[in-house]
Amino acid sequence: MLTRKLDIAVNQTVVMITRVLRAIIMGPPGSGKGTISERIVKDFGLAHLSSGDMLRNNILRGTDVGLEAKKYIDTGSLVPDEVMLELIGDELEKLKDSSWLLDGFPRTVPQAEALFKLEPVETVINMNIPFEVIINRIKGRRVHPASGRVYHLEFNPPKVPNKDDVTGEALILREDDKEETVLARLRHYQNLTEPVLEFYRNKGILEQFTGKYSNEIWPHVHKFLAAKTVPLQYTEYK
Ligand code: G5P
Ligand code: MG
Repeated sequence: MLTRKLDIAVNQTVVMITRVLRAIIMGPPGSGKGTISERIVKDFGLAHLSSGDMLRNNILRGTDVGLEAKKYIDTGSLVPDEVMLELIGDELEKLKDSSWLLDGFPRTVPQAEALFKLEPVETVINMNIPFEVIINRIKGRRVHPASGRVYHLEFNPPKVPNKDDVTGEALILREDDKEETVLARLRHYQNLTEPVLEFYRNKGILEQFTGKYSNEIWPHVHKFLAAKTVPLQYTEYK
């Protein structure tokens, strides 16, 4: 009898560990999607697909997609849906049968509808951060363009000023982090991306996390995901 119970317990654990998890992280520009994604990847081992990082990588490499996208990104507008769908569709194809976390996609209702037809999404994490907090954060952001690693002059400074911790390469200020461009990005977020939250709320898979600080939100995100799949570890941030 005891052996049978143990068998069931072991089998259930195996199911939890091997379960594929498909999640999305949403939130306004500068809300901490990239910051929380890095932590999720570290503690849960999901593949991270950031649409913004992919676009910036294409710009760096001078591809056709990059040249087209730059026109929109530099003014704080959204890149057309067809371009985004092709880019993300190709990446998701490579991740068939893997767990993943999408960051920055979908950002319009047509993108969300297209993704819904392509892949089942289990949960959507929404970072609900006040707009006034965001503007201050973005001013202090520095990024390592090749990897997408994100720093902040005060909140998360690099070990050596202005150098990436891993490669030692120079950090940059993102082209679209100028104040007027950030305001345009927030406007587009309200008009085009907030309706996507409604789309997922109606499907019953939207989970909201409210707060001013990533370190305050992080334990709740971890606990929420740990109820869906077994974490590799829990990393605390103070
Ligand atoms: P992106 O790259 O997706 P956004 O605008 O959605 O850009 P962004 O700016 O990358 O989002 P984030 O990832 O939400 O912000 O935030 P983050 O980088 O983690 O944190 C911001 C800063 O705050 C960092 O410096 C971080 O260290 C700091 N920070 C975090 N937490 C705290 C805290 O608690 N306290 C403090 N003090 N600081 C903190 O998209 C860029 C462009 O690409 C195009 C669009 O043109 C878009 O504008 N694009 C798309 N277009 C169409 N459709 C799509 N799906 C598209 N995806 C991208
Ligand atoms: Mg980001």
